[in-house]
Amino acid sequence: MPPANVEAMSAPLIEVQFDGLPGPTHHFGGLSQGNLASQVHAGFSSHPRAAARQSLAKMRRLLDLGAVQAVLPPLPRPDLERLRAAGFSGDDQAVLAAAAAQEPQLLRWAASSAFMWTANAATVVPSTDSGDGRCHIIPANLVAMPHRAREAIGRTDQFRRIFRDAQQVMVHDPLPSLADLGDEGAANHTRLHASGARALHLFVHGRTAAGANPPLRFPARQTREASAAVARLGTLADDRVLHLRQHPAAIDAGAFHNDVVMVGDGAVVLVHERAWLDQPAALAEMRRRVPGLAICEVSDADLPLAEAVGSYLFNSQLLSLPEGRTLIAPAQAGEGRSAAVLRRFRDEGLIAHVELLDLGESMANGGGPACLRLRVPLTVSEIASIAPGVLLDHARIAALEVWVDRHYRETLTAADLADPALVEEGRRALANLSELLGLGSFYPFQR
Ligand code: SUG
Repeated sequence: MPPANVEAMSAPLIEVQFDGLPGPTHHFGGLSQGNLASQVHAGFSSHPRAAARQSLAKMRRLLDLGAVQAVLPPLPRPDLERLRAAGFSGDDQAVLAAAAAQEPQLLRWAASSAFMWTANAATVVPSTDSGDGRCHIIPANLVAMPHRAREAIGRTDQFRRIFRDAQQVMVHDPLPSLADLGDEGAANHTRLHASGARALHLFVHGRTAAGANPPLRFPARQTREASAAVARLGTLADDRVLHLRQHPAAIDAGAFHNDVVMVGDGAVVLVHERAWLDQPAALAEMRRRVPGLAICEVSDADLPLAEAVGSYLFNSQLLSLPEGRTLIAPAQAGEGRSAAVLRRFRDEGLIAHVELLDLGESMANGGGPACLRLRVPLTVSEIASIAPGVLLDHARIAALEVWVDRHYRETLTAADLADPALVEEGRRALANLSELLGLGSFYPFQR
């Protein structure tokens, strides 16, 4: 049975929102250079239960608004395999104790719950746009950040277990793990589409392999070469693809992904004026390729780049819903100059509604509403091929809340990461989850 919200839709593609769930080891490791929130909150106590509850509250709100909502289960953490590969041996307790004493940074990497930001899990090319008529999922290699690079293996495996019909939805291997092929997934990709016209896939990179004019303070995570490879794997014709380069000043101001300064949906784009190099030319080209494209470019005078990064206004979800185009924004965007920009979006008719959500635990690590979801546009037949347990209804969300309350700690400190009980708790939680979602032996430790 398709989820109720699918039945209400008649378009050839239905955009399924695949949200990530923070795991039981959600913590503030200060692991992401160039992500200002992550740096500021390094070492703070975290609240895994509240983090997961906030994510589930967002999923419920989206469901209420008429979206088709799904969940991507957490990856198992701490990643003991990684610690063992780095030479720590003995039982789990010995491995954790030695890593905590000798390489605390490595332990923080291995315990990271950064997989919760599923906008970085993959890039998706829908079957209506690809050259071979299949939907393509290209998992991101995430090589730029050491605490995220191991997500690629786990997610690829999960995607293949969730998208069970490779004839309809093909899950690729991630790009090779090379710095010059650094890929951060959908955070740097937007599909624009005016009705009756060919969809345009916008890929935004931070640097090229040759490396001219790089940002000065912070790393550029996505390369042009990676974006081009993803477009090729997705069998996208050249006329459907546009590559833009992030402004180095945007990266240096804390826009480590393009989705910190831009959001688009259908034929609407909201963007900060300092998002890209040669922005006037980029906007002209987008207008040429997407008939009737509505662009709202927010000036630095109206919202200085630093404030846009601080409020995460552009890291909102923009969705076409039964009640009109809706912006799911973080609560922080409802304050100060961002609030005035939100009013302007509404006054100019770019959006019909704004929803402000409290996502404090995710925001403190640099993840807003848009980071927490992967958009997967699918046909009804493709949706029918998905492992059904990941598609959410109210009953399943309620069951997930009970599950979170049972398995997640309220508070976690950096010292707790060395607690062997956390490993056991995590495995028990995930085993329980795979049962709850009817996913069978979903995790490697169950096989
Ligand atoms: O990769 N934060 C994530 C946030 C990802 C946001 N995603 C998008 N913009 N789409 C990152 O920087 C912080 C982890 C820590 O410091 O503990 C972190 O990984």
